Amino acid sequence: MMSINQIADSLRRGERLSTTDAIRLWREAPLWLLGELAVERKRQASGDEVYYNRNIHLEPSNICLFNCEFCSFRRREGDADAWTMSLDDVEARAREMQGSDITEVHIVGGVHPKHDLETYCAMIRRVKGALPDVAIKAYTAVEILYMIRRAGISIVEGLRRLKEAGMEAIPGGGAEIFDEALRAKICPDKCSSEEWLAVHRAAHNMDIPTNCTMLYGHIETIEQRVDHLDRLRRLQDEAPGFDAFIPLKYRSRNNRMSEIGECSVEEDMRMIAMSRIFLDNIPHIKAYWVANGKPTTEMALAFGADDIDGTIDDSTKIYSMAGADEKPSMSVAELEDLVRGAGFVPIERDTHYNAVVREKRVVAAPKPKTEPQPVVVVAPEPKPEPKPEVKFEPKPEPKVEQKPEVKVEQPTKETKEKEKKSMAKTKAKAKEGVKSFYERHHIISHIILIGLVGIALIIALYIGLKIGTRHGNTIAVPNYLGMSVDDVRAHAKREGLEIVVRDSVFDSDVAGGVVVDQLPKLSTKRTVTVKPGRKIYVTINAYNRRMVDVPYVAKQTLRQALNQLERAGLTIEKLNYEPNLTSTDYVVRQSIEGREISPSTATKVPFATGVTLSVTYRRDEQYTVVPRLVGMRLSQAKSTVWDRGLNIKEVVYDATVTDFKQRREAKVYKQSLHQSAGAQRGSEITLYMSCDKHLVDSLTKISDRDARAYEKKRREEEAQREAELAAEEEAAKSEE
Ligand code: V47
Repeated sequence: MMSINQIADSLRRGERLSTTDAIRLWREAPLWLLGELAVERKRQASGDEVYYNRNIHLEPSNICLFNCEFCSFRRREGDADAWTMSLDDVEARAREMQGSDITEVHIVGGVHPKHDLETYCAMIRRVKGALPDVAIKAYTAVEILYMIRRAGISIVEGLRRLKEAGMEAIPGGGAEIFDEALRAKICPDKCSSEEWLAVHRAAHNMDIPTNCTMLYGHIETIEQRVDHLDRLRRLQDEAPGFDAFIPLKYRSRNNRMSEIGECSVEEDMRMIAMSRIFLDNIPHIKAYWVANGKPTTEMALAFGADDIDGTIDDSTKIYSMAGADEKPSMSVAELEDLVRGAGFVPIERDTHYNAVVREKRVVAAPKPKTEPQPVVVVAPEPKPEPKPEVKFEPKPEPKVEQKPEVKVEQPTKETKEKEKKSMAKTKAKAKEGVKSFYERHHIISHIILIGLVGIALIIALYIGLKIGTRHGNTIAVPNYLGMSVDDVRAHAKREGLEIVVRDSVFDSDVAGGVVVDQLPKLSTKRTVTVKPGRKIYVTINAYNRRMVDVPYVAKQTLRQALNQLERAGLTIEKLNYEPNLTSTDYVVRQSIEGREISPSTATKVPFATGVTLSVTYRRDEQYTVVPRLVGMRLSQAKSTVWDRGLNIKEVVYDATVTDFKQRREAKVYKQSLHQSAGAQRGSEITLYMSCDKHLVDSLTKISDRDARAYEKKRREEEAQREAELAAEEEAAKSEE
């Protein structure tokens, strides 16, 4: 097995990263090393350039037949906030953009039950009719498969018709995560991974460029991420056509997976860097600013991204509905500033990554006695930018020796010729000399060579250490976790550091304004240092929780009520069971802090408030089976407990869980009620959480084994009961 250093060296030699090494690198490599390796590869692919475009999205409808767990955008037909644009609406929206400088319209929406291939083609034609010079990047593979299936034609024929209508490229959505088991959990209705890949393969073979994405930061493992990237890399080898890969960070607001929360910025950076390192055959890695937010996008450029997407003009709702910026829009100046802020050169691109050169209209100074004429001036080439500094571990600029100025006489043609010849002669002689010396003194040459390599290594080590520690010009990154953001700001000012507050998160156990995460992170093994003036990104615990509406969830089953509350961003305070003659797990009442909620009560409460539900049970169904919780994250464990009609008594964290982020990553290693045992509905269970992977894995294995043994025993008992029944029936028959 290769060490991290060996893997890094092999990457520096330009070798391809295997999936096994990718998993190790992802888990174990320090963040700075991933950044360095990724930026090295980014520079090989696109030098100092970072791309953006002028674009809008068009989302014709949010009504979707599919019901993905992570989606905050989808509505059902008849929902108050559902929308569908008619073809005229689509055209009107395109007309609004006439005269603007956009070069691309990105069309994506829900899989609408009433839209067929013809409707989708007509939408493209309408947009193209209004904006003939604009490229249309339209429909995810999921939408395309739906319309093609509905039309009963082949993928190739479907793509041909879309292309004929004016589709120039296909966006990367719908890929989510390729691992089949996980896909079945988070988006069971969507097309399979193979089908998604088949659409893109067919498009590439028809010269339709496409993008690809991955939804990360939810419940997927590193192995599943690498598997996803590997499937993309293999398709690109087989049928090239992906222009860009876009890792899409899971945003957690207003969907059924909200409890999971969002991953840290460090994870975002690891994701970007690993994408760049692993996907050596996909030219562009896009940090989609709408999904990531601006600070994270800027940082992503120091981890190998070379595209940030475009101006958007407040035209997409997928991310604002899931918790990102409300009205996403950026001017060209803002996009360019963001890129320059990270030390790169902004380039406006079109859909196919050609640089867009624009002509600027400038009014010339009036000439005497002639009419002032507007002159067309070609915008100057972007000025050569100062060499970008790679954040965290910038490479030192090679120093150019300042030589004393020497006056030289201009050589004549003959002297130049002579010089050339004598140079060539000297070179040949030197070569000959080295060769004959080598032949005569074989062993000595080897010793000299080894000596030289040794010296080179020592110099490299010295330079490496110097860069690593930045002697003489560094500040040790302070530990800001647990401090109030005001204290952090004051401290940073004294130290000459800059504090950037990233999105706040909410944890009811932590006071508002307290720092719960920071980047760069501290290491237990070494002092992390940065240059004066460096930005330290901190995540704080929110002061005020967002207020959410309380839905009326009584008069339905417990499962339906739980789903609805989860969607609304609320949790369960307590399930109170009461006997009933006819039904079990039916919600009869709901209350918050002792106040009963009726269908007409319009109540707003802080996000994550607990609701108490009164639930029925039939006396013959007073027992439920305790679920298996070991190995689960807290959010999943809680949902499972409530779904089984049990209550959470307490959540106990062990010593490996010291901060907010670890709390989200911790998994159940023990549960106070034994799995598979019977328990009275409404009973309480305590969950014990840990971040110790070894502990959790080994206890998960044991609980797996127990679950299998229990299942086997249950089946045997059932078989025995059936056999007994059959024997009784047999006996009764023979008595007759
Ligand atoms: O496939 C939906 C994702 C995608 C959430 O090709 C979510 O240039 C995070 O693919 N949290 C659609 N992600 C958007 C997309 C895209 C966006 C920008 C550029 C391009 C391109 C493609 O959005 C979906 C899904 O993976 N998504 N909900 C969420 N809650």
